[in-house]
Amino acid sequence: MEESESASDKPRPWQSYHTVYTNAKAGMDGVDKEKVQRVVYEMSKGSKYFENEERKEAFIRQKIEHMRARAAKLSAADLSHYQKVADKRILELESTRDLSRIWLHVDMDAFYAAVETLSNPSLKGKPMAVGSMSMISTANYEARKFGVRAAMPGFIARKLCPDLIFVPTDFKKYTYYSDLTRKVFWDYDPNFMAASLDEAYLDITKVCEGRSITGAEIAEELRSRVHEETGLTCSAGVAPNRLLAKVCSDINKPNGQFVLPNDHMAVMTFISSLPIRKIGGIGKVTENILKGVFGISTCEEMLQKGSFLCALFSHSSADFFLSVGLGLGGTDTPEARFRKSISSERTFSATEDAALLYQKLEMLSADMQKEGLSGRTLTLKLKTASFEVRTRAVTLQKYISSSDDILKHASNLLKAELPISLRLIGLRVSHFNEDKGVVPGDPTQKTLTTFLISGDASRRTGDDQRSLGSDLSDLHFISEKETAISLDNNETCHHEFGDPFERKHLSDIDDKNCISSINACEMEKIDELSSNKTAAMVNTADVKERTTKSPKRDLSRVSEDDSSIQREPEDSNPDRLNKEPSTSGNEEFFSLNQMEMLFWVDGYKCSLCGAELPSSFVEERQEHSDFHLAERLQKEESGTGSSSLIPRLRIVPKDYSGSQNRRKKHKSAHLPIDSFFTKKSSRQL
Ligand code: TTP
Ligand code: MG
Repeated sequence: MEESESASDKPRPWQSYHTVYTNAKAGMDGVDKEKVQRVVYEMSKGSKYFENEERKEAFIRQKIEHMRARAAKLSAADLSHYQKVADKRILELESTRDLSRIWLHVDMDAFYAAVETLSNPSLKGKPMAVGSMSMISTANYEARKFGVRAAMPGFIARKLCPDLIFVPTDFKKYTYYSDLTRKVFWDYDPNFMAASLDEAYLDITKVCEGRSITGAEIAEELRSRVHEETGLTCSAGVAPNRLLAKVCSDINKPNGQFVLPNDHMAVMTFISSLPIRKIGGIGKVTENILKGVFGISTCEEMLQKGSFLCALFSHSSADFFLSVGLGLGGTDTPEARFRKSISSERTFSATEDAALLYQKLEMLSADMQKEGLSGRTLTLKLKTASFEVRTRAVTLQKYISSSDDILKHASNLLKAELPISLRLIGLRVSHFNEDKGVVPGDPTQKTLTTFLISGDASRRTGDDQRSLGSDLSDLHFISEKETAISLDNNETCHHEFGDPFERKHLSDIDDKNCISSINACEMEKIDELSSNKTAAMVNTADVKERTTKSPKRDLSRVSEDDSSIQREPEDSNPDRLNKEPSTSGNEEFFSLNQMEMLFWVDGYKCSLCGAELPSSFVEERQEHSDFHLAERLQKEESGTGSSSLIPRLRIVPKDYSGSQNRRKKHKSAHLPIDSFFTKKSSRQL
């Protein structure tokens, strides 16, 4: 007894070591979290990764102290004032509540792992992970019982579960199955929003009304149809808005569903005990700060601490937090969005009859003319028979408004795609004559991409953009594919979207003082949007890469001018705390320059190691960036060309074709992502 007491008295430093790996995913409820923490701690201690994690933790602590001090300085009068501000804001937000829509969020169960098991049934029932020793993309539910989860380095996973079977990723296979699921989603909401390969949001209001059937029944039916079509299971959440639907789909995973009725009381009860971390966009950092400074653990407590939140955070941040406390989220339909552009699209039975396709274009051009606006950027959106969304844009020297002009340029864009079988064509004219630039604060005008998402796999609204949430959170709506618009043009739209609120707000959380590394969002933003130097490099690389794949690509470009439209000036990461370069001497850890070679090829492949990490996994991407950051530091410390860091276990996706140039370019800087775990002493592998 005494002995066990003294054992438990021993310091357990891993207890405060929280990484993304220790954050439970579905199927990990019964996991011995402390054991996972200890393994991760022990396997990384002494490495640069560890140092970086510690540094981040230190910044969070510092931030918490700083905010606590600010909170302590608030006088009674201040607090009473901010209470009034919060009360007013809560009322205003409450008045926006829309309980008229029924949203369904569907998410495949252990998606990559399930697909692999389908093609190799001998894996059934055995703990397995898809990925490599460097990083695993996902683990099946058997492996999760050991604490193995997505984004975890494989060598840590193997330590947790020695019998773990590793299967390499096969993105093409996942895309194939994803397409099958989307065909089912299409039947319930042709405008469904695909958030990633394995998840989507569907507005099922109409189908429920039309068939006099409940959301729960639709969810059951949809899930069983997905199973019929694919042999895979999925889980669903049904709720009055997207933010809540996403939370709900995770509740009864795997192969389950949860319905939150469109009822004010039900929503408030649901939200009252919901841990804030369940909300898309609230990641580790935001969670720690809200908890550490204000003692906020549940969504409801956001409302109780409204005065502090209003006093210490910007409007948008406070709004986001209060909205979470009210259980509000995006409910709108695509038509309501994007007022700074005109767009029109037609869906039809899939056809590859070019004459018919041109005819659709003609009709759309006429629609555009009716609006009487002239614009310089014309974007063509295509949805192929297999639901792949492509976008092609061109920015012209002069403004156009006549249907003839629109048709002429749109036809050029379409021509380059032929032959093609399409089920949807959309046209958008933007960059209007009266646009003197992006209207600050007008979320509908943020990006050209914004539009493209409308009505399709990704719709975003101002409302949605206000979210922090990563998958609904962080990046919402910045799609991997939206990249498409100017660069890519050849992708399926998986954007996430995110959620209901934009993430600008957390700018005050991070306050320039905090932490961490380059985050994934930042990288992604760079990848797809901006016109900064790094992006320029990325764009060039991407264009080159794609030229080899598709000679047509050059037809779809967005001029420099247009790229200003695309720029997303605000941070797209809710957990921005994780991102700002510090002003306190940590620039070498976190500066963009250091990591400028990391970006996401085609929106999901790490340019440094080829690991595939869809953009909706904001936190995981951030961790991944941290890996590379640490590996770089490790390398610098050991001197270039150190033999201890010779690449091993490098992952290069099979379909990483056309990227030779880039690979060469980064070869010297390239190291396997597990090398950052290299310790000064011997590796524990
Ligand atoms: P998720 O839906 O998060 O996970 P999952 O489908 O494997 O398991 P479940 O939904 O039942 O909890 O992600 C979908 C796929 O995205 C996943 O199968 C693999 C990929 N993915 C990555 O590549 N890296 C990551 O870090 C994560 C979280 C997912
Ligand atoms: Mg899933």
